[in-house]
Amino acid sequence: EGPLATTGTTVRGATVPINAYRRADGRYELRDRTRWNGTAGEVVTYDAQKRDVSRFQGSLPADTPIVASDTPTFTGATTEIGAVDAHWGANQVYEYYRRLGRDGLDGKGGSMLSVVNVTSSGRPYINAFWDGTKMVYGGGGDQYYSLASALDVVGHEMTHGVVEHTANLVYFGQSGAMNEGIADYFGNAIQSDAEGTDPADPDAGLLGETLCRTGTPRQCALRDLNDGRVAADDYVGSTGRIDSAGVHLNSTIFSGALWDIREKLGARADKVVLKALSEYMTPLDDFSDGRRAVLAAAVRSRLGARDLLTIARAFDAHGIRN
Ligand code: ASN
Ligand code: ZN
Repeated sequence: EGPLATTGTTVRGATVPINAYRRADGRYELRDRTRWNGTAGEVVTYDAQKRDVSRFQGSLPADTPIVASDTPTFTGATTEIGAVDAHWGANQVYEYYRRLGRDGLDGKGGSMLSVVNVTSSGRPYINAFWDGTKMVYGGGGDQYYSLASALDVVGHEMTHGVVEHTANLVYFGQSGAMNEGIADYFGNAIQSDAEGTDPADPDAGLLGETLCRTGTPRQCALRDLNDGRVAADDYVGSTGRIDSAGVHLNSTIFSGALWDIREKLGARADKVVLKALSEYMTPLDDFSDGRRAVLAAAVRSRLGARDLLTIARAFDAHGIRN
């Protein structure tokens, strides 16, 4: 009984290192105790066993089993439901934020829980979300792989956790579109870092582009941070009934500016955006407040005049003015 460093097979067939736990009954479960401090800090992945998504919003049902295997390596059925991807991905996201100086989603080494293999009304659930405490992923189906199989999606959902514990941008209108845009920015940054993508690669801005079983990355993508949307021309007004007043419809206006900055400054941009999020943005900020937050963080990070101009121009290009 105790922790064990092992490997698992991802949905796409890659062998990846994961941390698991050998139980008293001799089976192995997806519980990573590497950073466990006696009360918190573990990474755990649960199997919804195809139960309905509605059961997993809010507190985790007590009878939800942790993904377990008879063998120390995780393959086969545990792979198919996206459990290895979610577990490995959570650790990738943890390590990414650690490199930026942040200790987990809550900034104090809290546990990170994922639920995979969720369905919706008896059908595949082709979505994923952060519910305020944990990540929940649809299991995919004939047309889509498990939502946990895309590291940018995992990074997106987990970043909602970071946002909640920092600026806590209200999930409505422009503050909500910034919440979404920042989740997309870090989701893509995390995936790009892990895969060593060229920041200037136009496909690096696609979110969820690997999720469909057939079709090109561009057809498959949920969003494209390089879609070129501009606030004045493309902002979708809403009474609030649709998409929480456009949180996904308008997100690429803001994330497009952030992604332009990353294309120019590289991974240096990540630290600035995280600093803006954690020290300068506040819950009801609009796009202009977001611009000022990023520039303030950049000044405080001692970026030079050229870089500051690059940042200002990126927001200008998306119609986000001071
Ligand atoms: N996948 C979506 C998101 O995280 C789910 C939602 O609409 N909240 O943005
Ligand atoms: Zn989101």
